[in-house]
Amino acid sequence: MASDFNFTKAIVRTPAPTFAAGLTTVSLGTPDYDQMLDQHRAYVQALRDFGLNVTVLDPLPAFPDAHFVEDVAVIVPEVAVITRPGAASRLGEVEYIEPVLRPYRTLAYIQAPGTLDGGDVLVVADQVFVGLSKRTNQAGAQQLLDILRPYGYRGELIPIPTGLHLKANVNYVGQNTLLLTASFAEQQAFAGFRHLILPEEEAYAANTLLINGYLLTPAGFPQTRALLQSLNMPLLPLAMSEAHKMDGGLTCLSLRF
Ligand code: CIR
Repeated sequence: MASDFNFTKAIVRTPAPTFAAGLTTVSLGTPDYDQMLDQHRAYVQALRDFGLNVTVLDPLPAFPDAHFVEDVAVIVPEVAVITRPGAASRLGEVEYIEPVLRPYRTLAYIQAPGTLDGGDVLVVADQVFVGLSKRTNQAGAQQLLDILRPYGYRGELIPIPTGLHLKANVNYVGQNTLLLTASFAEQQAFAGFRHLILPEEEAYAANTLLINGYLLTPAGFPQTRALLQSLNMPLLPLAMSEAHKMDGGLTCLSLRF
């Protein structure tokens, strides 16, 4: 048991030409497909440089958000949980991830009326933090914790008043440390961790990704970079402008295991 942010594999999906028709809550302009593909390729290369064997799945034009693969599964060493995404337009994505994960893990499923997006799930060792958001409801969160409990995981439910998902606000960056926005720093559930608190104007950079001792962080957030440098870990800033326009970040572009 335990999720320690050391991985050997990742699954990503190439964005479809329809990707700008996906869901978004931000007003950052229309994303550019060629630039999105360039940024996605750089992301895949970074995962490979960090030692991961990366499977790149084909685009799914009928599902413009499907390259945000993190939302359709939660993977721990013992089991992969196929989620039930909270947005109706994303529900159909799960049938395309199930056969991809079947060779690697026993599968379990979130069932109606539960909804759960993987972006709402942060697993640090044996602790599972689940955001209750517009996408993840109480039933979905409880089902996930019920599936994981027999393997020794313990859970905490965290209300998400801002941002799309839990991991839009808080991520684990190693050394018992969370990178998070000020309002989440007050959560009792996170009291056992050291906190790196982001300034409000850099909240997007909370979506920083720890893999095999490296940190991937969105480019263009100098205060976040300075905070992370205090950890003395190798840090790679990546351009994320086009995914950001569609409410996506570094964690949501892959499933790591
Ligand atoms: C959505 O609204 O579902 C997508 N446009 C963005 C999903 C981002 N996922 C994530 O942060 N885990």
